Amino acid sequence: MNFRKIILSGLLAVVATGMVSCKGEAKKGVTKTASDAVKQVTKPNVVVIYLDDLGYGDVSAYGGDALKTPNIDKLANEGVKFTNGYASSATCTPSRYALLTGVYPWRNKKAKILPGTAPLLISTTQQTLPKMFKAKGYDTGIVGKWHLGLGIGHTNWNQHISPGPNEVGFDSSYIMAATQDRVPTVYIENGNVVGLDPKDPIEVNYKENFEGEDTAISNPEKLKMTWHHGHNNSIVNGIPRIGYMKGGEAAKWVDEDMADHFLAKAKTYVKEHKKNPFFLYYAMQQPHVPRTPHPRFVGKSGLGPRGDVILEADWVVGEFVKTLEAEGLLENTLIVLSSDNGPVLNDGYNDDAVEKLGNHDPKGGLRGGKYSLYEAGTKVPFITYWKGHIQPKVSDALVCQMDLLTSLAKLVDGKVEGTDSEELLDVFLGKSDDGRASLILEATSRTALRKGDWMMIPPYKGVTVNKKVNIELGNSKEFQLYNVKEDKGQQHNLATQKPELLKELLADFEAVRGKNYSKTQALELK
Ligand code: NG6
Ligand code: CA
Repeated sequence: MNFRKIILSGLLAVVATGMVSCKGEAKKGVTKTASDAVKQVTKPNVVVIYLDDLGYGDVSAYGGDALKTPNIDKLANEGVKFTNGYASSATCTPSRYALLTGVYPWRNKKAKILPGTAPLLISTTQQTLPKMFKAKGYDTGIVGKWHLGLGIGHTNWNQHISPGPNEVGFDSSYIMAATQDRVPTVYIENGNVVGLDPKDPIEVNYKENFEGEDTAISNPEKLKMTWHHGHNNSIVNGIPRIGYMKGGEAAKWVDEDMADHFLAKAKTYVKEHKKNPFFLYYAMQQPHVPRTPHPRFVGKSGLGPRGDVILEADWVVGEFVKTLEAEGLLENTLIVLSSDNGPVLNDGYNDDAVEKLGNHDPKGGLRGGKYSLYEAGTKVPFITYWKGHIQPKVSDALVCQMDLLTSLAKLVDGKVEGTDSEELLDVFLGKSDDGRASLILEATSRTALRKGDWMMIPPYKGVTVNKKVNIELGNSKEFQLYNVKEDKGQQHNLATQKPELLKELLADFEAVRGKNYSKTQALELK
């Protein structure tokens, strides 16, 4: 039996609109009969390309012009470019948790930025995006950044590491455990450290150094990149990291080669699985710190390493799409491209991100950034592209990455139950503007509500600006209410002018979030 031939759920609806024939070529206005719908089509592959800390304004299709991202722009301009597309959170781990499980990250108290030694955050019994695809006969793979914990605690990096991605639905995994700035700085393939020499075992500790090992504090002369805040533990490849690591010399990655390395793995994945339907989660590392462009890209942006790695990432996207095309898969592959949280300039290394910024605005006119409850924390580039199946469109519909689980389940006739993920397939395919009514957004354990054109942020204690990263966090003693359509930069707090609306939004927020979201609950609405 040819595995790829199935009848697509939802095909009737597609055919009824006359937009797509059963072979997939556009045929506007042609009326199809129901019997046409019974014809078989090829089961689509799905690829989620997920960048790390890429801001709304970092993509030129989203209005940035100091930095040109032609390959990502092509997907945006020939697919659906969402202008209200959100990550669930303003940091990595919670956003990835929500993307893969369809569950709001604030429901899991452990869904916070994880150290490299954290145990697996997703339960092996939990439903996940790859499990949903697997149940429908897909092969599922992940290449790139994981950052959702591994093992059950006290991981021995010299043995098979489990549970991990392979135990929550991925048939194959080629990952970095946490982040590029955290140890262990090695690739892990299907639970095994790649290139490990058993005579040089790896040890990892986030609390104390191993005797006699260099650190950024004791051996600053060994650094090729200096730290600004945090990032002063073990030195790997001349770059100071978070956490201490000993051994594993032969297995350590080369930072400047990471983009090419993951790209090669992603391409191989596509080539090896092209005969069966596949779901690939390609989690790229750029432009997260440390920003280490391959020498080919050094100096190319004029904006320093942060700009250079964005150009590198854009090139990678182009190369990856070329591979799909060369393999004849482009018209049978839905590509989703987004970012796990908003932008940050100085995230702990002296890498000229601030100094060389010039006229570039990574926030794209939004307020805040990574770690922030303001828009720039979670509103990110969000693109769906499917050659011949999605018509070019700019969509203002409210969508969240968390919604992919249920929506993609609809696409492949898969099953999903009891999540926070909303079924918005037609929105993702550009056939409807009927997005979410509302969405709860999270930033470092604080939450806010987006509804309609509005954002409501309840009062939170704490500093208003994180001075190290120079980002406004969204904290205020007062309720904040912004019309984010008319006031993109969130400059006009209308909370006192619109008490009725504030009351309504707070009620909506509490209906989902409950009442224990803030330690400043004394400040209740009168
Ligand atoms: C922070 C790190 C930051 C980055 C972030 C995780 C310090 C001072 N800062 O704790 O550099 O690694 O964690 O980023 O250590 S994320 O995109 O993976 O959430
Ligand atoms: Ca991130």
